[in-house]
This record gives sequence, structure tokens and C-alpha cells, in this order.
Amino acid sequence: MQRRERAEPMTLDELESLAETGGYEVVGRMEQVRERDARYQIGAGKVEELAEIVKKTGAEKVIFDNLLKPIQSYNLAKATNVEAIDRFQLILEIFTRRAATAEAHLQIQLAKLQYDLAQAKERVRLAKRGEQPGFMGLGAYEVDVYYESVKREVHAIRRKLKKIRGKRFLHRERRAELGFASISLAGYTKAGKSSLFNALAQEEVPVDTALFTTLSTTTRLVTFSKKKFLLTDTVGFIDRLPLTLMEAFRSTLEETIFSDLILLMVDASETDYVIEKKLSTCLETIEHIGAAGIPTITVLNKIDLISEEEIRRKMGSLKDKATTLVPISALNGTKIEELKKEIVKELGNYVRASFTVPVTKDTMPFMAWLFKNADVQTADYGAHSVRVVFEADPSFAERVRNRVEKEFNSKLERT
Ligand SMILES: Nc1nc2c(ncn2[C@@H]2O[C@H](COP(=O)(O)OP(=O)(O)O)[C@@H](O)[C@H]2O)c(=O)[nH]1
Ligand SMILES: [Mg+2]
Repeated sequence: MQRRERAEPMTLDELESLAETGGYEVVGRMEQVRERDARYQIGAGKVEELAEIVKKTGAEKVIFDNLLKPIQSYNLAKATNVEAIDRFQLILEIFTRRAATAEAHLQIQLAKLQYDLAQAKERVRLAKRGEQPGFMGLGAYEVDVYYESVKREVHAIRRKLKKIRGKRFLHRERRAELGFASISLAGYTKAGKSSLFNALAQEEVPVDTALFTTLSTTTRLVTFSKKKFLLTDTVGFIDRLPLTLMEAFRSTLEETIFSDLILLMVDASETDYVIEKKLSTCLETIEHIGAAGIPTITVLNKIDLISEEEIRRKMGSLKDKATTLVPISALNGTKIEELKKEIVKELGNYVRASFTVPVTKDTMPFMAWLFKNADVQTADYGAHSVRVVFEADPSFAERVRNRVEKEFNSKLERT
């Protein structure tokens, strides 16, 4: 629920999608297009209305599209009895939830501190007034003491970041440990990434707990055309992303987007101008983080909202930017099969291989590793040996070959 400056219903929709990405369930919306009250950001009458909605819906938080000054969050929290945050804070929360690497965490911490610094004076003054929902207690800190300590922290983080840059541990490397090809969903908020994620994850494969712990909450093992893939829903691109959040965004994106294939989603119901601009920004950012070499399928989503003729026209104008372009409706499930076919065309180079190894004390851990990381189709145990047939991407199959030869003195055969 929030207020916005101009009557642009799209920004409210976008905020709602962001809130969902952040793990919230939206229970109400409110907007106001009038002179704001400096105390609350929205008018005093509206604040009462807001407090009423909060009470009625049992909402646990109020999210504003506009930036809130500390005094405004403070007064809103006091009036509604729940925490009031703004779009900036919501985005920080999303990045924090998704960040898995030390680098991403540091970038987020940095953005948070810079945000705090900008509001230091007001925060210290408010903290002295006493506890408020969602308000950090600053104790007896004086403004300049607080200011200096935040600045020192910023320096310390910058130093750590410099060190980390040299020895990154990206998902890319972690994924290379697995024999499944990985797919990541990219695109702006509201393009339909999560909807497609759900549509594709319908044939979700139950995963054993060992593999599960290595997957993030937004990654699933899915099957199509009898092949298993790791599918990841990313944070995605965000409209009007505050500049101070750019680096935090890139680190968060970096760790999820490195995959064997990127599905780059665009919303077909938007204007040609917006579609092209968003697609360009996505491609530029992908290039900037060094992921430009990853094969990409551009997915033109929400075709149910436009005419056949418009689909053809938009497909035509995107031809130069997108080598592979697939029109779908994630919501209605239209052309999902065609998309799967394209995915398999890009990634279907799994190899099928078999081997027989003796049963020794080393066999169990080796088999456990194989089961965890590849698609083991059969494992027939004899008295002294086990015969295995598995499928995996070629580089992983090579690793299996190495282990079979070195550790068991046996041979791998393509089948
Ligand atoms: N009409 C239509 N709406 C869609 C389609 N795909 C997604 N949406 C809607 O677009 C909004 C944003 O979708 P979501 O999957 O959350 O987008 P995300 O922010 O990219 O993850 C939701 O309200 C969806 O119901 C589609 O194919 N057609
Ligand atoms: Mg989403």
C-alpha cells in the first residue's frame, strides 16, 4: 500500500510485483494524488484511512512507492502500529534475501550504510525519542560519532570488497559441480518470470535433501523431454533502480544469472519503445557483468494481451536484438511446449554413458556423488561390481570418466 506522485497505475503494479518478489503477500493498495503532508508523505486524513486498512487486513507492513524520510516512517509507524518502509528499503530487502555470496552481501551492506549516512542526523534525533516499530535504537550516540562510525564501516567494506574481487566464488563454479544444465530467468520486474518459473516447474523433480541444500529457494530441478535442468528465478531488472543500488544489484544478479542458458523475458503488452529500451538495458547489463557469452532465448510474454498482428509486428522489430525469439503466454500456458523445444535445442547435448566399477570401500561415496550430481538411470549391483547408466552434460561426463579411470581403473562408454 502506498502513495504515488503521479497517476501512473503501472508503478503500483510494479511495486506489487516487487513486494511479491520480496516474499510479501499484498493485502491492500491505496493511492493518493494530492498535496502531501510533510509529516506523513500522504495527507493526514489518508493516514487514518491507511491505519484502518492495516487494522482490517491484518497487514504487517506498509510499503510506499515514494522515498520516505525517517520522520515520515516514524510518524506512519506510530499512526498505523506497523513498520512503514519505502521502495528503496524493499529493494534492499529483496537483494538481501537473494544474496548468497560474500561479495553480494558486502555490496548490499554498503548500499544500506550509504542510505543511513544520508539520513544520519534525522535518525539519531528520532532514535532518542524512543523505540518505534522497525526503528533501530541508536542509544546515546551523538550525530557525529554515529556519522564517523558509519564512515569507518564503509571504508572497511570497500577494502574487503577489493580483496574479494580477486577470488570470486560464483554460482557458475558451484553449478559446474553438477551434471545438470542450468537455466536462469531474467527480465524486468513484472515481465512474468515467476509465472514462467511456475509453469516450467510443474514437472518438478523431487530432489534428495543433499542436493536440495545446495540449491537456493528460487532454484528447482525440472524435467522436460526426459531431461533434467536446474531452473533459477532471478531478482530481475528493476525500473527506476536507485543509482546507489546498482552495484548491489549487479552482484546479486551475477550469482544467479551465470548459467548455461538465459531466458530473457519481455512483456509484449508494453509499447515498442519500452520493450526495446528494457531489452537493451538487460543486454547491456548482462554484457557488463561478463555474461554476454551465455546463449540467450528472448521470450516475448503475455501475447494473450495483444493481437496476432501485433505479435507479428513486435517479433519483426525485435529480430535484430534477439537471435532466438519465442512468443508465449506464461499465464495461459500458450506455446510453452515450443519454448521447451527451443530450450532442449540449446541444451539438449547431454551425453548418455555407462561404466562398470568394482565394489570397494570407495564405491559408495563415488556413487553418492554421482546420484547427487547427475541423472543416474540405472545402477545394477552384482556380487562384486556395479553397472551404471547415466546422463549428464558433456563436461560433467568427462569428470565421471576421469574418476572411473583413475579411481577404479575402469572405462566409460558412450551409449
Ligand atoms: N495477461 C498475462 N499476464 C501475465 C502473463 N504472465 C504473467 N502475467 C502477470 O503479470 C504479473 C507479473 O508476473 P510475475 O510472474 O510476477 O512477474 P515477475 O516480476 O517477472 O516475476 C502478474 O500479475 C502475472 O499474473 C501472461 O502471459 N499474460
Ligand atoms: Mg518474480
